[in-house]
Amino acid sequence: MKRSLKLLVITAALFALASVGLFANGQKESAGAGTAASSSSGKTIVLGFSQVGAESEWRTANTRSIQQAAKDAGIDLKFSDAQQQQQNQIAAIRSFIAQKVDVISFSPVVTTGWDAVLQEAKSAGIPVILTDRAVDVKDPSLYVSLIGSDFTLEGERAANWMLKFMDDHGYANKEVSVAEIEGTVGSAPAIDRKKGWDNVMKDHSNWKIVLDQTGDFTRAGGKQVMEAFLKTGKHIDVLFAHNDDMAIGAIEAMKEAGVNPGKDIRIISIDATKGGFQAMMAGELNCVVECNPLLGPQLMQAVKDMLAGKTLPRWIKTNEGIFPADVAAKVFPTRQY
Ligand code: GZL
Ligand code: ZN
Repeated sequence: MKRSLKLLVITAALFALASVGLFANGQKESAGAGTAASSSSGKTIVLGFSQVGAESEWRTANTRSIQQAAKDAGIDLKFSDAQQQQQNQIAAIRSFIAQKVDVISFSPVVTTGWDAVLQEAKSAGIPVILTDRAVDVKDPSLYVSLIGSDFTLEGERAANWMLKFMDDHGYANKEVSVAEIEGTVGSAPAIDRKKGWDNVMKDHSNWKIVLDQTGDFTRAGGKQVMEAFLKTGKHIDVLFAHNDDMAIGAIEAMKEAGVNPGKDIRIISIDATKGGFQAMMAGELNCVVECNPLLGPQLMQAVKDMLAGKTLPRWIKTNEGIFPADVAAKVFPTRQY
């Protein structure tokens, strides 16, 4: 009896010391690094994050934001890059489960095929927070929250802006032929940006999508698709690219074919990256719709709040704007990605 009482007192004392972080690494945290964020058990929070890949300027800004925010928050980040392959993301999630991380977060490359692995995370008692892209799962309890944009709204913003721009340039009630370069097949942004565009254009029968192919969100993809579009000889008035990188690749293809980007073919894309602003300032891109990649701080706050027992909103939406070429030079110096 005495021995177990003694043991109990020592454990309680250890717990008390741990919870005030006295077992942290002792020396003063170097300036800038966040103090170790601890879960209720007092130990440093370990977050497993599976990233889509490094396919675009948006994605590298997103990765930088997550890695920096984890450092600032004192969260131990296990980061894996899936090179845009779903099976790599599934393997990464399984390894996080094996490592018994506190929380799993990921940006799902496509919307389907996650039920089994997320069920394994749930059975292991590890909560999942999605960033950037959504999943389509039968059991909604397989993830706690999604931190990301409303892609349908982004597609609607793109369509509404281009509709007004073309009407103002003499195309009201005239045939407008649209080429669409879509994002990764089956990804939430590609599905929903297309849906948003179509939501607006269904009321304007003079607007027709005459060419439509995926460029997989990369510059190379956008260039190859635009080269193929131009080879068809079809008349194109407007290019709708699902991200800036594919628009920039398409612009290269147009210039190589003697087509004047932003003039012969008007162009709108989504992300609002530095590359997008530079193309607008060069007069080669007419407008960008913002899609904010700087999700790191919101993710780390959500992880801490969730582990502290707070209920998270099901969808933490990012606020975003739209930037036509005529404001690009003024706005560019304020851009963070
Ligand atoms: C959108 C994000 C998309 C970007 C692309 O939130 O998932 O993936 O628009 C990126 O640039 O590749
Ligand atoms: Zn025309």
